[in-house]
Amino acid sequence: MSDHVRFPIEGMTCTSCASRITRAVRKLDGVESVKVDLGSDSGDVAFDPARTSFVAIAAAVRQAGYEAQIERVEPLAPSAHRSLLGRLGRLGLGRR
Ligand code: 9UX
Repeated sequence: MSDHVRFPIEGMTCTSCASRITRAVRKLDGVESVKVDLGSDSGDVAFDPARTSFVAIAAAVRQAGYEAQIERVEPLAPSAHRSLLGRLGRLGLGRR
């Protein structure tokens, strides 16, 4: 089962910024799909939680030179909500 999250990203000013973030996150083992949207300043990532984590994804965004607002992550996959919310909750992330 994949996890699917959306989170705000700070610091993008042109479409190349979005492409750079997309490439950086897509490189991570276990990442299944990445959509970075300049218009809404957000990233949308599906990943296998057995192979990577939201924290690793946020670190890749930061490494690329932008800031993922991990405290504002939202789960997108309804079927994964319960387990994902549990994991994010244990990290102290997500909506409370
Ligand atoms: Mo566009 Mo983004 O010229 O860091 S790539 S501003």
